[in-house]
Amino acid sequence: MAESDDPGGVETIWLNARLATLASGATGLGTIDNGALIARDGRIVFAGPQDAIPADRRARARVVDCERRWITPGLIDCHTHLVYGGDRAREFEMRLAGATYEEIARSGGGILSSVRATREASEEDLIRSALRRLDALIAEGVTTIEIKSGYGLDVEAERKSLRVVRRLAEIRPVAVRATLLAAHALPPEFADDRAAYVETLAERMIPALAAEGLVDAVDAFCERIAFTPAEVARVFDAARRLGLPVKLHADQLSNGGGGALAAKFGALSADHLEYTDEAGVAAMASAGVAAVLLPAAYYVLRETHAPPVALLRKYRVPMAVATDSNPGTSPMTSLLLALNMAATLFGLTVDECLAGATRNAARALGLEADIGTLEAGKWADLAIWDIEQPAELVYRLGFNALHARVWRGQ
Ligand code: DI6
Ligand code: FE
Repeated sequence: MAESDDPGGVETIWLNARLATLASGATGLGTIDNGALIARDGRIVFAGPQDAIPADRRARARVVDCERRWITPGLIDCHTHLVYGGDRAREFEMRLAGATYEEIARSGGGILSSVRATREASEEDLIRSALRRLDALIAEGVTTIEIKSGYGLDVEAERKSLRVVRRLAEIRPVAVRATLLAAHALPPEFADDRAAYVETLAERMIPALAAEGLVDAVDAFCERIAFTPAEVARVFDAARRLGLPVKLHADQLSNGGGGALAAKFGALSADHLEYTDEAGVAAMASAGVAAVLLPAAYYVLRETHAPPVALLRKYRVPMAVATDSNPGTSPMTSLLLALNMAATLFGLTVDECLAGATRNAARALGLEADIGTLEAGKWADLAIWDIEQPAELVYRLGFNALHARVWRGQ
């Protein structure tokens, strides 16, 4: 569609479309039936009824007839751990035989087995394996993805992982946010000295990697098998000193006060939230923290305690949905399947699911000014679908209805 000798300023008009704008003020999906969208220089300049576009403007533009297909904002996967070495298929078999995730983690498997494989892998190995997963997400209309480190756990291996994250954004037409998750697990070399690891992280690793421009946000895993609220606070203080936004893996396996901790630090999001209570949700609401729901991890762990969706609604906490793509608890590369799971397992409505992979996912990344809805001024990141109604995107399992994907107008 794009020509390299394209003079700046030429508009592209997608005509004859049904739009789900997800615009903030609109009700439901912000649907426009006979819709059109115009992009110039990668940005949306118009999204609305097509009869508002004068004929001479069409004549000057490059026109794409959507033949009544639906256009949504490009999908945003706002929580993934896409870059890692090896896989954990063997642990999957152990869990099938009755071992629990926590037992495997405590015996040196789990996250630490991926840490060993990631440390051994070269940058090229990591790029090659991550690209296969990234391409699967892109094929479903993902135009922005967040990728966390956290399988390196020393400065060299975290740097290697984050460099891979940055490289992926150069190799593929997709926007990538890099999140440093060095507080994911205690690395083996610090097994007897937790405090020293947290100290290293806060005083050396975060400042060094941030200075290299490799970090867009800092995340931590607050859990009894990971880091305590006090340790997370140390890490978040370091992030805050550098002006980096924070996110938190909160209350996934137990209620550790993660929602309130995320609120205390004004986190962009608190993620998982299976065990968050009303006080935690209320704290998140008053601090403007978004909730990121990760139903595939819940499914894989055969968790039975669902996140407090009714409370999140009651307190109007924006809910995002993401894949959590990772080798252990969510070896999944389909955001559409995550939406189906959010509906079936957590009871989200179709509208909530679609907002969760667009507008609210943008919010969870702090990118709501630039992406997540079809509104003038935002990037022209679009997903064009061969569907009759938006519910089909959530209803099907393992079916990809994407017709075309547009990133930054191309
Ligand atoms: N929670 C998760 O679900 C992933 N990380 C985290 O903090 C799991 C990571 C893994 O098992 O490799
Ligand atoms: Fe995660």
